[in-house]
Amino acid sequence: PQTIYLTDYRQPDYLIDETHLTFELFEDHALVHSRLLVRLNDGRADGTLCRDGTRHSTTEGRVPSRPVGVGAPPLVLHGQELELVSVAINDQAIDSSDYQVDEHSLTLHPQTADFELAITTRIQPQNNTALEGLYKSGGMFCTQCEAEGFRKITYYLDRPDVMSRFTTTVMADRGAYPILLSNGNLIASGEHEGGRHWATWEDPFPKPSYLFALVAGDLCLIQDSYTTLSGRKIDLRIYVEPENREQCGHAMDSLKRSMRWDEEVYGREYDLDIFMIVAVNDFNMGAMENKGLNIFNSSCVLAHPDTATDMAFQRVESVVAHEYFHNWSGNRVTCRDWFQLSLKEGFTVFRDAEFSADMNSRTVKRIEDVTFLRANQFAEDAGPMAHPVRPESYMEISNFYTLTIYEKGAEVVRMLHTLLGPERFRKGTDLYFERHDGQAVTCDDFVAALEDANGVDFTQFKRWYSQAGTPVLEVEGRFDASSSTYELRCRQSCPPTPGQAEKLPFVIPLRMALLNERGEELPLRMGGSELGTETVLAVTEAEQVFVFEGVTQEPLPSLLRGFSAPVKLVYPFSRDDRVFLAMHDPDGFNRWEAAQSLAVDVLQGLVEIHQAGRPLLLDQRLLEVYRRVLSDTELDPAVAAEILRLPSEAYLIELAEVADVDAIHHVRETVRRELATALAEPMWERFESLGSTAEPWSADAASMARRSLRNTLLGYLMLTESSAAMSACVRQFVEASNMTDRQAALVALVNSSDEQQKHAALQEFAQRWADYPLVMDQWFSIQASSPLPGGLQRVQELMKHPAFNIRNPNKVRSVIGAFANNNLVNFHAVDGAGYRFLADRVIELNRLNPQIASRLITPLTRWRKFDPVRQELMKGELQRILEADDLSPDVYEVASKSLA
Ligand code: HT7
Ligand code: ZN
Repeated sequence: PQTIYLTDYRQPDYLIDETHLTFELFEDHALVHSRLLVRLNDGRADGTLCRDGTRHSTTEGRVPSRPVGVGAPPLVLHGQELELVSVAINDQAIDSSDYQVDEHSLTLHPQTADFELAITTRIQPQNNTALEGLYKSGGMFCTQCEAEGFRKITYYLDRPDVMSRFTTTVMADRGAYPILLSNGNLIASGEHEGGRHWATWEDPFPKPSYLFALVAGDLCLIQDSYTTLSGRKIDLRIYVEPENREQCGHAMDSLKRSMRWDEEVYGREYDLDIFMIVAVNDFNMGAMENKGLNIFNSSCVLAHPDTATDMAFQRVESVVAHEYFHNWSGNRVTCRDWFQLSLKEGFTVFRDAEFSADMNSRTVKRIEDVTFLRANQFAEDAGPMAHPVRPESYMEISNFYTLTIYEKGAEVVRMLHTLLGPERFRKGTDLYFERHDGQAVTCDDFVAALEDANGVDFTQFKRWYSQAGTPVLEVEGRFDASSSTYELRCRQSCPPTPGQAEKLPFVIPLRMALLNERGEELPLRMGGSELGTETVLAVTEAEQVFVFEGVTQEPLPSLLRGFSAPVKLVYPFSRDDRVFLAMHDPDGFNRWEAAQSLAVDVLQGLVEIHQAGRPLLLDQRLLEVYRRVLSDTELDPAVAAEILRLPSEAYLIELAEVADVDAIHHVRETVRRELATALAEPMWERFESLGSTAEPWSADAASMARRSLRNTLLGYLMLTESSAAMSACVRQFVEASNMTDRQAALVALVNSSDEQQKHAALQEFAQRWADYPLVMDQWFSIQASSPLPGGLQRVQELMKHPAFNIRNPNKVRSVIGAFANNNLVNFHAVDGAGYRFLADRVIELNRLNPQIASRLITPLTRWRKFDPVRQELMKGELQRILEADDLSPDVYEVASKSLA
């Protein structure tokens, strides 16, 4: 496959002002008729371009066709896996001597600067297992066009800087496909002979092809409405399969809350009269923000307390918000090219995270996001696929929907928000939306709007977009009693990443406070200015010293509050310092952070002790922090649950120079068991004080927080193997009024040594929920993630279960993905069987669904983290993948770069 470079970007030679599509859908094929109004991109303004969404007629108002000279560029349309049926220009059929077709394109030689191009293609949606373009999911036709799926539907300028007004007619059998949807507003519909019918949709907003969508199926409708702040009534619709009708209330409520939030926080109102969400079972990612017609993985729409956990409820809320927010950050203002992907994704993840923080607990949301980032994005930044937030090259763009683009991209926007403050950030985004409405722009344009609105210079800050890798920020504190000063000495560096050996200093916003011996924040003074009790220092140099004045006793610094920059902070805190901060820091996030870093320090120390063959003795200070948290009834139970969770194995692996996966697992499990045994009494007390699982379910934050803590405690108590814990767990499994509690009990049973209870529970669960694919996904995932011996064999058995289907991405994620990503001790078995299994599945999926296949490779790409034996085994499997026949560009890119 070819490598595409950002530096090669050129404006398109042609533009498409209007796109008229007609789809004839049949069981064994589909015909796609397109009529495109094409114009040479010679810099002339388009007389008909409408950016305000007003209706627009077809040919009136267009300037007359102008002949183009001999030097006119060819029109090269993208197209893949298409059968070309016919081509006509200005109603004149042209034959194959006048155009060239190859595997990836159709090339034409226009004679005039403006013309109408009509193309018919035939495609096979029923055979499309890659789930890109037009495909069938169950009995439904649906599309996924981002990033480059539209070219599998028809020949087109399938690039985000070609924005066109779309009108779409869908024709299909009325009985099988009573619902026919596309982007925008329904403008006409009717019947055809032979039991067929049609509907025409018109989207007044110019959009790139990646935002095109079509759905045809037998779906039921859940309808509501929303009145915007300016008084417009919007028709809200969620379409799902009839059996899921009762599971849409939470998504609808989340949508209405998102619409209100975007008006209040960003001044952004919805623009069409209708907003639709469709849930499909076969989907490569979470959801897709197609204009006016979002298509969702059913796992991100459906939520009912009987079938979905609190975590699933929160995921639905955040994905609905994310896709809705794209209507402005992505659709009204889109990306110039795919190197700018984080322009929309980083910004929108930041927006959805702030929304979730406002709707739920801000501290818990930040803890969850930081935990995820550090265990996963940091690993990506340290691996062979490391790339900047704005990459410089790619082979297959689908591989660049990464944690760096999404999560680190969101951190970059968060830092801009931190440096500017909320009001100035809002001034900047107002200017951004106003200046670029209807345009396809770059990350530089985004930053320029923030700069221009506030008269600031972010030139150095923009290194966050161009330099890959996780910076290390080393800080030291120095108190000088004689001058009453306290110095913070900062040193930053960033490890080399592929193609970037040397890095220049970043702008690192360091939110901090100084605490006295009672944990109170001291007033901060620097250069004679009073800074309040918390400030944000901008670390801009490789080495830099900040001097605080008027400090009369040695303080303890509370650093990087709220994780104000995506860096690895190194400060020589003693364990006692960490205990103090965990108990006294007024900042909730940093209390959690101090407890985490204490636990990391303790676990890392024990790993070394274990490797030296010495007995493991738990540092009692960790125990005391836990004891204090258990008795602190003032603390939000959801935060308490987060503090009581030990750092994950994945995070400990990420932190290690060479990860000893067996030692990490052994030590972490031993510490968990010791904590449970030593704290069994306060754990029981707190567990019982948090109510009963049979209580009626409620969705409010306080109830969710109680469930979270109670289930964390249940997990610990089950480690004591007491009969009281077992009966509480079995009772909870049987009596639970909701899936959160039932699932937590099932997890504890599956990971227990009581074979009989485990099998009974698994069987009962599978029988009861056999008709609920999303619940069965949980059942698969719990078993595939269980670290007990024999993990691979269990996973192989699970793949034989009638509910498993390798063509369904959710099933692949819940069995194969869960095993390779969550079950580290089994996946990394030293005989290499886990690696071999994963490589076999990658090779199998490479032909069926390259996007899913290439994502599955990720755990193998981390081979540099492990011992020489495992390294060789992992590299061997990557090599075997590379030697497989018919390798997709997706899989080739990841496997080859991992071995480079
Ligand atoms: N913008 C959407 C990306 C997406 C996608 C990308 C590649 C292949 C399949 C896909 N499905 C959705 C989702 C989002 O970030 O909102
Ligand atoms: Zn997105």
